[in-house]
Amino acid sequence: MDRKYSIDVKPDDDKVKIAGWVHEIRDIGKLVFVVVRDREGEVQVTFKKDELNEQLFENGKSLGNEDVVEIVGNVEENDQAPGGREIKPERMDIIGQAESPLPLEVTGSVDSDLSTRLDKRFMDLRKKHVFDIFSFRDKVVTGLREYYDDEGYIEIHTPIISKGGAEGGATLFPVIYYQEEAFLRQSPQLYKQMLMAAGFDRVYEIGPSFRAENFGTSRHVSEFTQWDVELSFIDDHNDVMDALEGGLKHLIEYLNEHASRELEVMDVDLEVPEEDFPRITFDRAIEILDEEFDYQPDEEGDLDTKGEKLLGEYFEEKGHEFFFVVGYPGEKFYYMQDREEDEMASRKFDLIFRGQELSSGGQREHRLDVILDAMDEEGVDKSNFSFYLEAFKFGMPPHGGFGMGLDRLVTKLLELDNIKEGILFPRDPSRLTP
Ligand code: AMO
Repeated sequence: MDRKYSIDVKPDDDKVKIAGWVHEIRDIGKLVFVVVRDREGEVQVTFKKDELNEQLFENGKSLGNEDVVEIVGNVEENDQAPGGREIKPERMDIIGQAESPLPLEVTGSVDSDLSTRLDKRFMDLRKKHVFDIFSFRDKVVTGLREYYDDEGYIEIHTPIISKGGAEGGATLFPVIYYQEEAFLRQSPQLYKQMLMAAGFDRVYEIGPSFRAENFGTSRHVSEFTQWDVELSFIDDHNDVMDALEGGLKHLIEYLNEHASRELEVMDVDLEVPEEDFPRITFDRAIEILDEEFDYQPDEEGDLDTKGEKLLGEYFEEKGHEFFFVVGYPGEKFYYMQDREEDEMASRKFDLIFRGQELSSGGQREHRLDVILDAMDEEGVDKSNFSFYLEAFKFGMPPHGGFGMGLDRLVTKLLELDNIKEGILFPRDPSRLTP
């Protein structure tokens, strides 16, 4: 007999087999009500002394919270039971007994702080509302995949272990690679670009990236998942922003259709953006901060966390949750910059969503001589990048791309307080286990 999920057990079913965790027990002497939980929901199993053989009744009575059981029984209608039905057991196997006391309360009656929850994550993830974050995250990935697959992008998998980093030296995690030092990637960007030289035209990759920064914020982790896209034969950075904007608009439509249950449980409304995402220059962003909020970011060339938040408020009031800021000054060697016709410092953009940076990208520099000059200016050791630079020598089309933080996207869509809530087993400077 095939196992059924609890959600599929209907009042008019005959005999069923279910399996799951003992979620709740109510023992009133000759009657024991046991709620069994599986991934999809719950079903009540009723042990009645008069109806069962002695052993089965005693087994029902001996159950403890979070034991794993497999039960075969007959379904009966019962208006008082959740879902209007209950199972009268015929056979039960106790497959895995749970020790007591439990390391974490699963029924949701006791609140634990995030650190304790993450320490006992396998228990924490048994909570339905916590699991729902990850079923939602699964749908985010499916929704994005659907869009980029339809638009002719090819999914790629590039190396995690690399010789140099795309985002600068200070935040690299070193690894010992046989006899030499290597690093965990900070971004798949250099490889995405090399695939533009290889003629792949449009690619996306979903995978982990690593940053060894010593941060203790609610939006940074040491290992995060990036949604990366690169495309060729673009006119300029606007084509790259179009690719990102199209993906996000599709995603929100997709989630409204396919994740309505999760959204409802979490009491979240996702509005499909009707209008185009505003695109403003970096200079204009600084102007708005100054004029509207009398705020001047400390660091030149950066909007900083507070600046992004204030701009988020400014645009939210105008009905926009997403907006682009384009033309950051002092950018890395791989972005196209200082084009006289642009009146902007670079073709690099950030996408801000609900007041937080969600993605960075832009048009890349595809002319080798310009890249080499920019590397000299930045003081980059070219020998670490020779494999990358070679790809520009033998026919490189104009191209661009972006990296979007998937964890941040999930956090912001579900209005979670901390990015770590949306990551199964997060890594930060003080957390390497579980
Ligand atoms: P950037 O460094 O801005 O750009 O990263 C892109 C996006 O990844 C997310 N992100 C992070 N999320 C959680 N914790 C972190 N420590 C963290 N760091 C980054 C953010 C960010 O917007 N190579 C470029 C992309 C490109 O141009 O293709 C890059 O990595 O959401």
